This record gives sequence, structure tokens and C-alpha cells, in this order.
Amino acid sequence: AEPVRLKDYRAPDYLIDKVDLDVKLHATATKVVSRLAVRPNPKGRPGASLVLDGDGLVAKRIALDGRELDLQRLDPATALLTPDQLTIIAPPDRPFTLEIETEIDPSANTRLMGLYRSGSAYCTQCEAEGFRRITYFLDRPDVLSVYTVRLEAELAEAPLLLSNGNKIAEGKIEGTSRHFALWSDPFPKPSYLFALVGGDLGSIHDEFTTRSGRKVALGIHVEHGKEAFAAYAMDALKRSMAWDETAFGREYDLDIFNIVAVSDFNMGAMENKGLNIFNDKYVLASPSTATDTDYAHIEAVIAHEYFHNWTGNRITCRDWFQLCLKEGLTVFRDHEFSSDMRSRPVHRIADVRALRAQQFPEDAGPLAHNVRPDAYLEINNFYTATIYEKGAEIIRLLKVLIGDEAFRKGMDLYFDRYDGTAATIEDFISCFAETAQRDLTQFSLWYNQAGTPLVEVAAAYDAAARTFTLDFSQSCKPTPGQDVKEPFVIPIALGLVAEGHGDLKLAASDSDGASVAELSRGVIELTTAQRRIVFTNVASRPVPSLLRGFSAPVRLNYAASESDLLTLISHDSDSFNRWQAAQTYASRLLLRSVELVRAGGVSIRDESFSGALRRVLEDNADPAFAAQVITLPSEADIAREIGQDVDPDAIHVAREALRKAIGRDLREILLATYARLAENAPYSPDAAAAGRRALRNAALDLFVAGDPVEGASLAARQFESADTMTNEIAALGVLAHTPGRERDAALEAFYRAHEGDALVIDKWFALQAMIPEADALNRVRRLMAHRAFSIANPNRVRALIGAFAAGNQTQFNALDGSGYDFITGIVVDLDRKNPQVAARLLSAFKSWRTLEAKRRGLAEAALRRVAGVGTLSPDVKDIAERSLA
Ligand code: B3K
Ligand code: ZN
Repeated sequence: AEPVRLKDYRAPDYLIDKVDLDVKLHATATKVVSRLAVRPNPKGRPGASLVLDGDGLVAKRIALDGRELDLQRLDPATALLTPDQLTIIAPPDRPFTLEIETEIDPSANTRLMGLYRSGSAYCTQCEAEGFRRITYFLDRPDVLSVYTVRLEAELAEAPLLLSNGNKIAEGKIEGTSRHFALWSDPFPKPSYLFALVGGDLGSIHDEFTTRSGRKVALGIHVEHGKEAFAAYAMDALKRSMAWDETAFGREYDLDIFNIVAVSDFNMGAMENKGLNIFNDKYVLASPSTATDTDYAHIEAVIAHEYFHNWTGNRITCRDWFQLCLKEGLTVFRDHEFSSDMRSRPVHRIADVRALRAQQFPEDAGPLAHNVRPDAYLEINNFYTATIYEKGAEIIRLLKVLIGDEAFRKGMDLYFDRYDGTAATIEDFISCFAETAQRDLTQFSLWYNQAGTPLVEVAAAYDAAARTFTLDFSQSCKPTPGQDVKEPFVIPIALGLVAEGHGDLKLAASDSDGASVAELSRGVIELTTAQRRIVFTNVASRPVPSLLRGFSAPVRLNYAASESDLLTLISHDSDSFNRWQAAQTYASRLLLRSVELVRAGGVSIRDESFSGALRRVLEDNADPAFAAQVITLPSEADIAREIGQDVDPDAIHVAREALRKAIGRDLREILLATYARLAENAPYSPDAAAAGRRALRNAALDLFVAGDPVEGASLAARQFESADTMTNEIAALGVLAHTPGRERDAALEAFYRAHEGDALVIDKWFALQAMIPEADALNRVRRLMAHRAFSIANPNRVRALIGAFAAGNQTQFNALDGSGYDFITGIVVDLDRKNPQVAARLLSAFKSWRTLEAKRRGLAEAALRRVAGVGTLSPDVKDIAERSLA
């Protein structure tokens, strides 16, 4: 197949103003009649054939302006029909109607794209190209149509019938056991935002009144019996609706907003207009089944999908190359929302951890791509951390560059000017260029150059001259297809910390390299490969605090002394950098330790680091923040820092040794912290209560490392008495890392207590898949045969197999290649059922080239075996080939 390229974009030759769908739901033979009001696009090619997309369709009837086409003997001069395409060779040169009847089998749809079944319900997923699995259509985001949808089903099977927009009629069909509902969505939308749901579900209802007085009926629909578990999602939805009005001036625009939770879903959720469909993982929660992290995710995903109503739906994307226009922006908006709902600094730390864990390795490996790609073979493979998370970072960076006011005005202008259209990144950026009165050409490189820039900084203090000099340089390694990079515009928020005195007032002059505006904001802009700034009037050698708040998505390399890092951990006014200093310190120790371990020696201890952590614990700082500070970089974080010739076993040994040393050094304060933070109030999912639980469990985790015996008994007690999932799973996690009969008993007890709740059993699967022991793969294989497991369900696959591949560094990368063979074997099998989930799983190999030689060879061989399979889906083939290129 040939890649689709951005530079080949052409406006569609035809437009479809109106779509009337009539869907008669049936488990194996659903009938879809689609009536399209088509007209030639004045911007298209006159007289072009009309080419509609299909994907495995069976057409039963086609009529053009009421005239039936003879499908048995199609005249190739009139029309061409295959399961994947319908071509009308010479359509009328004026508006006309096209009526198409297709028959589809939702029960046989294992790809979970188009119309499929989840449990006994019918649901759809159309983004990116699923609508063409329902009917022939111009299935591209720049064709916007007004939809009317009539749904019909057996009343007993599907009493609930939902589609986009407002419900305008419903009723029983006389003389039958069937009923119908008629939905109308007044807002023109692309086909990827179409949705329908039919089923027998339990519902909760609420209401929201918008700022201008529109009453919106809210509904969340879940499996019967789970209604109470949807209360938090409803609360999050109402808060999202209110927040978007104040933070972005955006109101909801229909009379109804529905959310449906299904248990079979490829992704997190989908923002279909007025009818969001969710993976039930991001809807259902109760204190005894969901962790604090689950609650935070639910809040974020509910907000994210709701925010798409403006950024994605009212203004959509011209083509899929512009995906970050809606995704990066909407992630930025949901990050802002969560920051306002919770602790902004703690949230920032969590977001940056996630960015580094997911996006940085992508950007450093064979799957690196631009935030706006310029070619794709399979668009489903581009719903990546780069599009989403880096896409959000760039918008945050833009806000830092132009300031809050110009940013907000630019957003307002964007909403005003592009409402109702399918826009591009250029359209978006032009709004900010206008409100900030600034040329943003260089800024747009962030969309068009892949790779994570490296910023290197050298510092020198001159006591006699009372100057402090910072020399910045930036570079960016080649990425696939991009050998040479232009310099980015990189805002570096910074401060100079004088021990005991806080931040110095920044002084320099233009001739010293910094402008007044930069100094007063504390943000220096790098626009060239090098820049020198000489700060003046500096009485003693300061400690630079660089890239505060992670002001740009870059890697920073500054050889801070250990004592500087300790100063920052205790004294930096920027809490992100207090956390960062602790991470940097830990990763330096760990990097040195890994070297020693590989050379056959012992790993390093460092009491000053333990001392710094002790001070953070003694400080009574925000518990959520303290929890982040005492949580060491993960094994994957360390592997990424090392960057080449990676030995996951040595990393594991070094990290465990450091945890043990800290656990011993801090024994007393860890115990005291654990005791002090015991639950004493009824459960609340709010950030403060969650932060206390996070710190208490982080303290337990380190304590156990230092004293496995006493720690295990603390964990066992916590496990038995826990009345929240957060505390229960944290304790089980500790126990699961200690081999023996108690572990098996605890795992067994957990299973019995939660049997039947698939989302909780997913935690049980994941936790076992991540046990860093040689038996882990056998355990995973055994669990695949467990009756609670199903390869057809994406959540189960991610929980058991995904967790092994992404969360068990030593065993996935086992030296005998068994982890690689296992995962690639699953990928090839699963590909026949669900290519999207299979392709996602294969991307666990994205850092294979950074491994030491033996593992690298094994990983490459495994990838080659996948690439050699003749029957691969485009999804898996694309990932396999790009990984090897
Ligand atoms: N827009 C959807 C993602 C659809 C994925 C299609 N393969 C969810 C979201 O980002 O909100
Ligand atoms: Zn999204």
C-alpha cells in the first residue's frame, strides 16, 4: 500500500449536506439504509467520479435520485462496487440523492470498529475510519453533514436507543414487538463523530443549566446494577461543563448529553457528538473497587471527551494529519481542568512523568513522528503519546511564549473564526500570531520536526566581576526521515537560588544576552543553537533552577553538583524543580550503580540523598507532593536515561538496592509517616485525601524494601483491613513482590473478594504480570487460561499481556528471548481478531535498539518474524516495518 501524504491533500469533489440513516438493529443482520443529499463541491474537480469509502460492506440496494442500480449486472460505465468502495462514474452536475442499503453483522465484528456488540448491547466506534464499515460514505473529516437517525430494535433487546443530537420522536411499532427512536443532530459533523447505541442498560440522570440558561438533560448508561458506580463520572461531567464556561467561555449546545459505558472498547473513550461512548474503566468507580488514580483518570477522561465538543466537534480537523489540532489541544484542556480541580504542581509532576515514560521513548526510537505527521500507512497507529501528550505540551509552551492574555484571546479568536469548519494547524497558529502580534513560524517547527531537543547548559561564576554566566546550547538527534533539525524556540523558565535567600532578582542587560521582558518573567527564550546570558550583580555563587515547571518538552543536561541538587530539593521556590532535583539526584546514583553492578560490584549508598528525602518527609509538605518526591525513577525511566547498551537486570538490581538503602536509612520516619496518615475519615476521592493515601503507600513501599519481614506484616494487616481499593491494591502489590505462601494466599483472597468485577480483576492480572521474577511469564500464560481472561476483550489484554510487555522490564526483556517470543506470538494471533490492539501491543518494542547486544539481537529477530508473516493487518505490518527500518 502507498502511504497517504499531507502534501497530496485535495478538497473533496463532492459534499454530503444531509444524511438520513435508518438502522434496524439485528444481532447478525443489521439493515442500514442511508439516504445522502450529495452535491458537487465548488472547490472540487468538476465532473469527477464520486468515490465512496467502504470496508467489508455488502450492498443490498443502491438508488440514484430514486433510480435503482441493478447490482447483479452493474454497468461499469455507471458504477463500480466492491466491499471497500462504491464509485458512481459520472454523477449529475447538480445536487442529487443517493440511497444505499447495506447489511452488516455486528456479532462478527471483533475489530470493535464500526457497529459491534459489547455484551448484549449494540454500539459503534467510527473514529478514525469506522463509519465505512456501516455504510458507503465520504468517510473523511472535511465532509460535514447534518444527520437524522432512525433506530429500530426489539423492545426487549434494546429498550434504550441513542444517537447523536436531540431525540425528536419515539414509539412502539404497532403490531410488533419492536420500537423506534428518531434522533436529529442539528450540528454538521464528520462521519467519525456519528454514534448509535442500542441495549438494555441501567441509567442515571441529572441536569445541567448552562450559563445562558439552557437546560441540558444528562444521562449516563451502564450495565444494570452498576448505576451507583457512575455517580462520580456524573459529578465530573457537571464540573467539566461548568469549568469550560469559565476557563474557555464554552457552553454546551444541545439539550441532551449522554454517556454510555461499554466493556469492550479499543481506546479510553470517544467524543461522538452528544453521545460519548466510554470504556467502562473510565466511568465506573466506587471506593472499594477503584483506586484514587482511577478516580483521577475518570475525571480527566470525562472532561477530555466533553471538551472535545468544542475542540474536535464544533471545530474539527480538515484531515487526519491535523489530529493533534483536536487531541493535543483537548489534552491540554483536560490537564488544565485537572490542575484546577486538584493540586497544580502535583498534577504537573504526574503529567511530566507520563510524558517522559510514554512520549520520550517514542520520540527517541524508530516510531518517532511529527506532532503533525506528513505521511501515514494506517491512521490508527497515530493515536500516540506524541500526538496527544507532546501535542498538549506544545500548546502549553505556546502559552508560556505569548502569555496568558494573548493565549486566551487567541483561543477566543479560534473558536469565533473556525466554528463549524474543518481546520488545520496553520489556522490555529494564525489566531495566536494575530493576538500576540508575533511571528510564530519558528514555533510551528514543534509540529513539523520530530525528536526531543536536548538543551545543554554550562554555568560559570565570577566572584570578582559578580557575574554568573549560563551558556545554553540546543540540539536534536535525527529521527526517521529527518536527518537535520532546525533550532526550536524553547522557553526556559528559570531562577537563581541563593542558599538561604530564595530567588535572586534577575539582572542582566541586553548586551549581556537577556531582555528586560525575559528577566521580569523569568523566562529565557532559546531560538538559536547557542545562547549566552551573563547575569550581573550576583553577590555569591547561586544555584540555577532551570526549566522550571518543565516549561518546554526537552531533555535538560546540566551538570549540577550534588550539593546544588540538595539545595534545590530543599529550597527551590518552584516545586516541580524540587521534585526534579530529587529525581536527578536519584538517577545519577542509579546510573553509577548500574555501571558498578554490571562490573560485578555492589551498588552505591548515599546518605545525603536519604537525608534530603527525610527532610521532605519531616517538612510536612503537601503529602501528594512528598509522595512524588520519595518515589524513585522507574526502571524504564532509568533505561531511558542510560539510552544505549541497556541491561534491564542490572537496572533492577541497582534500583532495588537503592530502595533498600533508603528504606533502612529512613526506617523511623517512614513508619511514623505511615502511622500519622492512617485513615481517620470517611472515604473521599478528593486530591487531599488521595494525596495522604499516596504518601502513606509510598512510605510503606520504601519501608518494605528496607525491612521485608516487618514490612510484609504491615502490608498483610493493611490488606486485610483495607476498605478502599487504593489501600488494598497497594498492600497486595507489596505482598505480590514477596515470594511464598502468603503471596499466593493474598492473591487468592483478592480474587475471591472481587470475582465477577472484571475491572478489579484486571488489577489482579496486571499486578501479577509485573512481578519481576523468572516465573512471571509462566504465570501470565497460566492466567491466560483463567476463566476471567478473554483475548477478545481489550481491557483484559492490556491488563495481563500489556502490563507484562510494558511494566515488567526484566521479564519482557528476559535474556533467553522468551518475553519477546511470547509477545510477538500474541500479536500475530490477536491481529486476526483486533489489529488495533495487536499493533498497540507490538509498540512495546519501540526502544529495542537501546538494549545491550544480546537482547537487541533477540528483539530484532522476533520483530523480523512478525514482519515476515504474510497475512498481517496494515496496522501490525506498519508498526513491525517501521520498528525495523
Ligand atoms: N478521539 C478518540 C480516539 C479514537 C481512536 C480511534 N482509533 C478518543 C479521544 O481522544 O478522545
Ligand atoms: Zn481526544
